[in-house]
Amino acid sequence: MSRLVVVSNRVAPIQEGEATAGGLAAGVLDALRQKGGLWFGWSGEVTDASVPQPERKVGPITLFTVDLSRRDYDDFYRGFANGTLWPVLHYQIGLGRFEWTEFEGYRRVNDLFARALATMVEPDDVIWAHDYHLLCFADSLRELGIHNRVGLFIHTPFPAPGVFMTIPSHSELIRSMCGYDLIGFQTEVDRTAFVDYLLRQAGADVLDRGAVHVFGRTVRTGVYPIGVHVDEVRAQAETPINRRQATRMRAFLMERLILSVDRLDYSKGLRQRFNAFERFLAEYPAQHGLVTFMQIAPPSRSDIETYQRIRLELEGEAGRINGRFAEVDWVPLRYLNRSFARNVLMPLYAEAQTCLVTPLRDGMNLVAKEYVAAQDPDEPGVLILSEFAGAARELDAALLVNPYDEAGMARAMDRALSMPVEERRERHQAMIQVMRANSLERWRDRFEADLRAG
Ligand code: ADQ
Repeated sequence: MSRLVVVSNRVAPIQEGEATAGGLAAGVLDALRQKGGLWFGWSGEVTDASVPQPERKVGPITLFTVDLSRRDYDDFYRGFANGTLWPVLHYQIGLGRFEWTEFEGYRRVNDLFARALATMVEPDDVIWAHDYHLLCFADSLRELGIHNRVGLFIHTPFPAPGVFMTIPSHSELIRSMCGYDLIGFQTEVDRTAFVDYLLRQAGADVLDRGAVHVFGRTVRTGVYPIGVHVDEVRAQAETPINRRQATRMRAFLMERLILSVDRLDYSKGLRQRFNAFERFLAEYPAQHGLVTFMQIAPPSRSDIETYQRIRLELEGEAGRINGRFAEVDWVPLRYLNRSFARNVLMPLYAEAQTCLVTPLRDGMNLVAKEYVAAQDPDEPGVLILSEFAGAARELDAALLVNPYDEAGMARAMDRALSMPVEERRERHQAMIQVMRANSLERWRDRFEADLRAG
């Protein structure tokens, strides 16, 4: 079988035999470990010039990275990718900014990636690119005369055409995206939004089985919901040493734990969630002294202004809510600005009676799936899930909420904490079944097979 080449903005700093984070990194690494292959992307280093680094071997995987210059990092990463694309893809138009120079920087880095990879590509390599940083990458390869099969999986949502069109360079972006042979989405909603754009704005013809003819090429589209390793998560949650640590942590808390785990990002709906918890405390005084809400949210992209603002805002809200409700022997909200190793996090999931996952928009949201996988099937907790997370398409046995409806979320918290065990088991079982069917392996294997099948 021909070699698999994975391209993503960041290449995870992997060592042989080391456990890896969830999602993209785990899915991709499994594939590369089994069959060998090349993983290419940004090194994470900002240096004087954007230059490729010597390749490195880790087992059967070849890692190949480029450093970015300060200017490329600012225009591409902080600028167009995370200052323009990320907010718009998550329907947060008001938080997006746009500069043509940053868009040119984005294009320039996609070209740079293509030129660097071109030196390594063999004629029958199959190239799988990931996410919103690389929308123009296949087009850049095509300009260099590389006609290998190239696919893109978009981990974020893809918004309705009217929202996407608020990006002034939307037509250039879409035209470039059509340099890919296959584009994968998390949900049918995202896929349809993309195809709708092509039909209305680019005069595409729909062919069968998700394919469209546009800009003189055929582009295939498909839905590939990303999953988790269900059994691995449960095993991590049950590991005795970690379990003890989680139980010790629980001893500091009150009887019931509501848990949230996110990157600190405005798309995750943290402020609305804090306010919903405040409303819960105001409306259900019988729960005072019994419930703790723990929000784990390590800062991310902290050199971008919108991220600095949300961080300040949340610190203020957490202090205010605790100031309003705390007792000498009870602190209702614990806000932890750091990340935890998976072997601490998974047992903590298992300890929590309720997990609040309420993003304003999310491509999938793996925390929701990890929480369900970590539960004891005989005594499972309850997942409260935003209807705007991709995961809600599959996990409809969760308590689904609108993250803009604070009263609705407060009611869901009360319902979750008082749900009878039979109902909890039934809901959990339904979700586990879907998650086993749509596992991480299946996500990866289906995308790879479709890409190879051409
Ligand atoms: P993210 O926005 O990063 O990913 P998500 O899917 O929720 O979001 O989390 C990814 C991983 O990070 C999970 O495995 C989770 O355990 C871990 N994680 C999150 N917060 C953590 C913390 N505080 N400490 C330790 N680990 C933490 C993007 C898209 C998502 C999509 C994924 C995968 O935005 O919608 O689900 O890619 O496609």
